[in-house]
Amino acid sequence: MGTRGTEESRRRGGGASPVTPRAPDDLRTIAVVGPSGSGKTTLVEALLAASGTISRAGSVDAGTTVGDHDPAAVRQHRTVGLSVAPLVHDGVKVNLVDTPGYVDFVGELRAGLRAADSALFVVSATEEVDLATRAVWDECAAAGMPRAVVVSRIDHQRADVDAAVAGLRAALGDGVHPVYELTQDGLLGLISLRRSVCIDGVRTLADPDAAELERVRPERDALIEAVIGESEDEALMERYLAGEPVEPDVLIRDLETAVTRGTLFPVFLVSSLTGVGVADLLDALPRAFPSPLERALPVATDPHGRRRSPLTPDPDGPFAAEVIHTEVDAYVGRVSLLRIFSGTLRPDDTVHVAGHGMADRGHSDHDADERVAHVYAPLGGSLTEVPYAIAGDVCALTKVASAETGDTLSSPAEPLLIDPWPMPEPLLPVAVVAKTRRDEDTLSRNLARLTAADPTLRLERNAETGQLVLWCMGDSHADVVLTRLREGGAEVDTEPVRVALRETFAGAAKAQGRHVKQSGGHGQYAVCEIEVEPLPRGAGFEFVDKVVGGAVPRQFIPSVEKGVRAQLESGLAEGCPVVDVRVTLTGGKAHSVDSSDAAFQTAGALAVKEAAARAGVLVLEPVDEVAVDVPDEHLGAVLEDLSSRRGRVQATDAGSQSGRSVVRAAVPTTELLSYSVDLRSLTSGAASFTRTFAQYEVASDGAPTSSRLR
Ligand SMILES: Nc1nc2c(ncn2[C@@H]2O[C@H](COP(=O)(O)OP(=O)(O)O)[C@@H](O)[C@H]2O)c(=O)[nH]1
Ligand SMILES: [Mg+2]
Repeated sequence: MGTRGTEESRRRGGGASPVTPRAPDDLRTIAVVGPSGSGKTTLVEALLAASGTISRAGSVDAGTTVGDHDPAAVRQHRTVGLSVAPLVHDGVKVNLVDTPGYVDFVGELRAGLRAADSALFVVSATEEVDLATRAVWDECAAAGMPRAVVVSRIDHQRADVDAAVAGLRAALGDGVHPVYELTQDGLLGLISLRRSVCIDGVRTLADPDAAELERVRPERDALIEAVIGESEDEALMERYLAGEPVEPDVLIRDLETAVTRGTLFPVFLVSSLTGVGVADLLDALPRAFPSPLERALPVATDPHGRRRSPLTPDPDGPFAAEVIHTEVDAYVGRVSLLRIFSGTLRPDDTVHVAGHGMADRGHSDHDADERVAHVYAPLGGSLTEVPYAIAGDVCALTKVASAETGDTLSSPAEPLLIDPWPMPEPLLPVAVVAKTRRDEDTLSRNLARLTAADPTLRLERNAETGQLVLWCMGDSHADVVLTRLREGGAEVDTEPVRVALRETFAGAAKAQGRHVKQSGGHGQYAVCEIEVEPLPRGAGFEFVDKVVGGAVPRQFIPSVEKGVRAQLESGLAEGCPVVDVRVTLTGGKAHSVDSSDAAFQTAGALAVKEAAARAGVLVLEPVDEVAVDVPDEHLGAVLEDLSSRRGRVQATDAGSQSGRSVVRAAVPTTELLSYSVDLRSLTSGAASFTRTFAQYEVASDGAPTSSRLR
């Protein structure tokens, strides 16, 4: 058995050996999701300890959890990437996929939802349902994820379970039903009708007294009606309404159906600190959550995009898996976490690795067959070899060199391509520079690793500004990105992001370019006359030849054009490319011996400079079309802020949700460099925006700059 990871994880990870299920029905993969700080990573830790997978729960604050094993997570004291930990309970292997709650890492949340068949939505009993919580819920809904809610931290002195449940129901709908009630000394199960008391982390079950039963009756009735409303057994409701008792096992089966259909969101109560509710939640995982057989699988095509028959979660089917996460481990190199959708993966198998359509994020299209040496079960940062992994499971591979997050792994006999899950748009540009040549080498190595792992990052090598720009999701994401770029001691600095400007002519002008040098030796002789006129925005560059009577010999006309173009490309006032002009060659003069291609190029360039000095030059800046989706209470602030950014608001429309608006505005790109961060703080994270380049426009302070001609 090979393991990797720190001494700490090795010590704590040595618990129960992973079971490798033979049937998808013996698997549950559950994403643990929710806002930052709600207790997800601590809950995973508590469940792992309760199931005996680890001997003792670690702590987020001490940086000793299975979930936050990444050094960046330990440093930020929060989860920055997803992490998988399996436990075995009642003969079922449950893969818990811990995800980050912070909005910068929504890419990892989406990957976690892709890997899972259901989600545990964790909210703290001390908090209200805020926008960040709502956003995570909406992400789950968008992915069609069956959900249960965990109200966590119920031991906390500020915890208010009733208020939390009421708030959840108000915000998330009537499908929210508690399955446990808080009692004096523990919980009362509304389905089992048993009291669960946890003392020193040990749970004991007992029967409730009549008063307690009476107290929970309304909640229990509402829950049971919601559950058996989903039952396939039509007679059940009648029997129940007639007062017949319904077996807990029957109720749990129907609860699972309701959860899977997304009509019911059971609420569990948990304190990971005291252990109250942990064993009860653990018992529910194999029973009340859907197996891989109940999930709609993503669409797969062949690598040429041709449709094929849909995937089925069959261990004997063709192999199909997706890379949901990539890490680089100091000891073993690249580690790829896979969700297997179909087939079975075994050591020594050869797999086809394919990734297409993400070239703009630094992932060039790739197809390669690679051999898999070992198949591992991941437990946070440590790996344990397993003999195989089947459809529905999550496993890890090492050293699959071409595998990047979002890639499809399939059988070389039948290569497949699964459409990656929707990736969020990174909107915060960060320009980086390496200090020395050696730092540059390390930087580019780190960069390759980083893009392979993180498809939310967009890489831009801007030819005009010469900058390397990393588009990030926000400040926290940028912090993680920079940490990774500096790995191996690379000195990497950030610098202000530059925006590529353009120039154009302020008006029309005629000019002569004269390059005559005939004193001694081989002479040079070229004279050209040109007219320059400004063209509408976006027209580019036109060259017109109106020479008559051979004033400029035919063979030198392309030379003039070449000289003109070169001068326009290198700029006139600010050194930015000149666009949107027509240059007409109207005449000139040549010498039978001393004229040459080079001489006419020089004359062309001189003519353009002369024309610019006469007409004046305007600086053009890029302007983006921005759409801001904002709650009405922040609309005024957003509009005011846009105008302080020289934005022109074009329309304010009703948003897709009531109480929200969409503002459309044209805003200079220069003013948008930190907009993702600024908008977030302006609206407490309630607004979002998109931007697309629209056109170049005269910079609003852009008076003709002929005085700055060089
Ligand atoms: N009192 C109390 N604190 C908890 C509990 N669970 C987590 N915490 C604390 O809440 C904070 C955030 O927990 P963490 O697991 O990192 O939350 P995550 O961001 O959702 O993963 C940490 O300081 C934990 O120690 C709990 O059940 N009770
Ligand atoms: Mg966490």
